[in-house]
Amino acid sequence: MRVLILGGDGYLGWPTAMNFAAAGHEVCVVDNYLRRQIAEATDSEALIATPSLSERARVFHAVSGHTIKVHIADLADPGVMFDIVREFGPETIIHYAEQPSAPYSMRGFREARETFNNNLNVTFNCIHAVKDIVPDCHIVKLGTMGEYGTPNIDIEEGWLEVEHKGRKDTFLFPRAAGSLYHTTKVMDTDLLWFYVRTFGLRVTDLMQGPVYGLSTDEADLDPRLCPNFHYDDIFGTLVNRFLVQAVAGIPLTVYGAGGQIRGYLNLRDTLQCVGLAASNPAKRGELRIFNQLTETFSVNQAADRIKKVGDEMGLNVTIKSIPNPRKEKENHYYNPAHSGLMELGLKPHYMTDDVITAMLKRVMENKDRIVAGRIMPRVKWS
Ligand code: USQ
Repeated sequence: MRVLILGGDGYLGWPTAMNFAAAGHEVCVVDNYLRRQIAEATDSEALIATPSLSERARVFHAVSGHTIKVHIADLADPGVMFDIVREFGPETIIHYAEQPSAPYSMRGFREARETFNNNLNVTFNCIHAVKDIVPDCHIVKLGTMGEYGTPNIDIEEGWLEVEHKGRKDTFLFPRAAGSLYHTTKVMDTDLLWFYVRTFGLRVTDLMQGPVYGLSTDEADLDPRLCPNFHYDDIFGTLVNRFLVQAVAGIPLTVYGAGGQIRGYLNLRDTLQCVGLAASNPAKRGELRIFNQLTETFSVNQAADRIKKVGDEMGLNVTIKSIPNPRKEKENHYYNPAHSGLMELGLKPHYMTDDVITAMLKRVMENKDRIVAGRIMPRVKWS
């Protein structure tokens, strides 16, 4: 397949690009370095410095023989999107090109507007480029489990059949996002659904939970191929932050009561899920939605699991509840369906003690690079 990856410099985009190239696909990546710029501006650099995208593609070619074509360009500009889609002629587009940080999107007007403009414009341009140039192309869009929020009913995979006054119909599952970033993903889904039902596009929307980890088959070939592993309050996700805090001897930062439950997955499983979606495309005129997670646990459970393993390794991990900078339920029901990707063949890598041990060891090798000032939350929702 000719696979175009939008947002190919990111934590997920880069390992995805290598994974598709290693599987023999023709891969082209595009990125405008927005995350790198925000990381620099907010002092939120990743634990392990990553070379430029072109340099990473060069290193990957040297160690594996596989080629990844690189464009550094802004896909929010319709001319850029249309030119690249016309030139490359993708059969699959994997769309990661969004500002992915909830805290950054809540920092102020400028950051909210930047998130809103980037995320919606890239999705809109992608839709129109596909509709006009490659209408048979399958769009695999990264959504988020955060679109649903934490409702007091089971979360279905994208759709809900509703019976109302004796009549039935099926609707997108109700959404109630907890940040402006998550809300842009709700809007993406609505845009995609409009264009799918009106113009017959083929789309898979992957509602992904927080991802953890830094090891993939290809990333492990050379340290310069490592994904951007963030532990700061802006881009770091829960488990990755806790691993670094455990190694740095900083109490694990449980926000509020710590009963917040989410559906997590290993970085390796993101690659599997995206690969399965791409090789089993949605039909023309179908918006297919999968909930992309492998296990659910609360913030407190994540802290306890990392503390247990860290203590066995002699780290003497402590846990501390701090005031929650976000507006979210701290004790709630959470039961998302997630059978669709398993039915396609997903083989989960769960967060076992061995997986935690391996991740802690990798962080310990880079302990000297940890900047303690990047850990405490700097952005409050209100
Ligand atoms: N949390 C803590 N302590 C911390 C960091 C986070 O208690 O030090 C809590 C948060 O308050 C939240 C939960 O852990 O309740 C998850 O937070 P997170 O920062 O790991 O995840 P989130 O901000 O929701 O966003 C991340 C990615 C985003 C993706 C999303 C999936 O950054 O791009 O869409 O995970 S989900 O959370 O399912 O919406």
